Amino acid sequence: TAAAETKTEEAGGDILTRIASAIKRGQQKKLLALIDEALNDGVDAQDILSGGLVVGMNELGEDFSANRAFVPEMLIAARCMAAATAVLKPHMVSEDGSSRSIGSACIGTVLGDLHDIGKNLVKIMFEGSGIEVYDLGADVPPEKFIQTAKEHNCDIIACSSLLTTTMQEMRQIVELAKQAGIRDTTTIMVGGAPISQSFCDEIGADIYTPDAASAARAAVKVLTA
Ligand code: B1M
Repeated sequence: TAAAETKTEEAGGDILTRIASAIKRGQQKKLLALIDEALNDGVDAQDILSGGLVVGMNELGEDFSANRAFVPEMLIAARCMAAATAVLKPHMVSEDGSSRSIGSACIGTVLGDLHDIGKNLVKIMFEGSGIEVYDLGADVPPEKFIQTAKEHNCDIIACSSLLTTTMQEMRQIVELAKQAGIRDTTTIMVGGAPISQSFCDEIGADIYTPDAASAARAAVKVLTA
């Protein structure tokens, strides 16, 4: 594919490097076999995610920026990511079997934005932490977040954005929460590649976290405070 020549390229490297290379190249069968191998070797699922899958995705993003990869390659990699996440999910969540919920959250990717991989990871980590999740999917209008939060009395509204052109939708979510009278009782969490602590502060959201694991930790802290 056009996404060829880059750092992860040759498969002689360690297992995480090979995983990064396989997802970047869209080699699903090989990817799943490597993940299996890594898990059997005792590699932590979180390390497979952050040190392999996310690294490969980021490199693909760089290739896309440099016109070495195109939308079809990103779509294929996204499909690989979904398959890989399904395998990793049971290894990422706590296995104590408790179904007791510590609170609830609605989650979605903001309006105009179709990137849902990061959002899905946050969902997995939330659920694994005992949080009941209403998943609104991607391309979610601000009103839908508010309506769902009101309807289900959600403690948390969690929004993801991957595009600099869509991140401003989060400002609207904060605004609508105020208008709906739920701002003081709802924690608004934001995240995604272009989001930062300063953007979170600027729009008046409550919590920014850089990744899914820290999002779940922060949510648990809020819900058990
Ligand atoms: Co797109 N895309 N994409 N893309 N894509 C990016 C985001 C981009 C950075 C690539 C690049 O140019 N380098 C770029 C955005 C540039 C910008 O805004 N400045 C881009 C572009 C331009 C586009 C299109 C406009 C391309 C086009 O059509 N010309 C288009 C837009 C479509 C739309 O949304 N309207 C588009 C389309 C797509 C696909 C559909 C093909 C596909 C997405 C498929 C899918 O999600 N189902 C895709 C992909 C795969 C990517 C890259 C390569 C990978 C994204 C990803 O899944 N990363 C991406 C490049 C990159 O990110 N480096 C790129 C892995 C994932 C685990 O990371 O989602 O960041 P991420 O989640 C992280 C953290 O951000 C965080 O936790 C996760 C880690 O644990 N996190 C949260 C996420 N949400 C959180 C919420 C929280 C807390 C943490 O609290 C609530």
